[in-house]
Amino acid sequence: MSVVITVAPTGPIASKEDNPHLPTQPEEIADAVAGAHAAGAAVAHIHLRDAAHRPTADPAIARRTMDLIAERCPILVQLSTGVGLSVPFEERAALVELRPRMATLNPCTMSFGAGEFRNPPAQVRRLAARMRELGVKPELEIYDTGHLDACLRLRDEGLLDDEPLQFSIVLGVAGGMAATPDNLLTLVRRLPENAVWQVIAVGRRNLELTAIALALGGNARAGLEDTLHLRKGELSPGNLPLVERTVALARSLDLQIAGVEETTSLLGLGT
Ligand code: KMH
Ligand code: ZN
Repeated sequence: MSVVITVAPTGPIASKEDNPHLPTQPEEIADAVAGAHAAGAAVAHIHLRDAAHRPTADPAIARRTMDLIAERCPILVQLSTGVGLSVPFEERAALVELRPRMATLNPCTMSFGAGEFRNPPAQVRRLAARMRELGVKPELEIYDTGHLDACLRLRDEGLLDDEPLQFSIVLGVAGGMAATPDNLLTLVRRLPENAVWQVIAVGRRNLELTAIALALGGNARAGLEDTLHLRKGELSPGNLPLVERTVALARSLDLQIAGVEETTSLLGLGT
């Protein structure tokens, strides 16, 4: 069986003060993505930062980052439309106009740490419809059980093509479900048949929950967006060690690592 590895090199929250190896500028992000691709990642989940390292949905920065990545390697780019808590929804949504192969779709408003992650129903519906029109595959971000129901409603309304539906089960965000094996199992059992999925395990339990998800038949995501550490007290010196660790974990479970071409077909991305 093959598993898709996604690298999430940057995210919206951490800073270079938290981990000096966090890539924030287009060249840094493209270099990190190319290294991850060489190690086995087939998908790059991309957040953008401006010159002051703040989360941004600036289309020029997104375009430049996508171009630099494409120059370096053929990895499949998934833009985050989560972007960052401070960025208005309509700016976030406009990123799909750049037609990345994939983009995230966050279905519900929620508390997110000390902040608020705004995803109002009408705007989520407009974004889902636009992604469908443009052929940008949504990755559905599930931070709580009701978010899955919200996504299934979008599908039932004809706003998602389910060939197959692709989910991230996001555990460990303060405001969403805690990072526990029980919560992971509850969500996995409720996914529709033929769904493809991965766990995004934020923080301390990243490795453990990634291992459980791989054993359950899920895909895997690795990178500094989800954990800054290799183990307690040890910062990861970049994204590469986290990706390499995930690849080794998958191989130790006798899983093959899907390349870009196989991932295109596993995720139903068309040609
Ligand atoms: N940062 C994760 C908690 C997105 O970017 O749209 C979830 C995530 C979703 O990666
Ligand atoms: Zn993200």
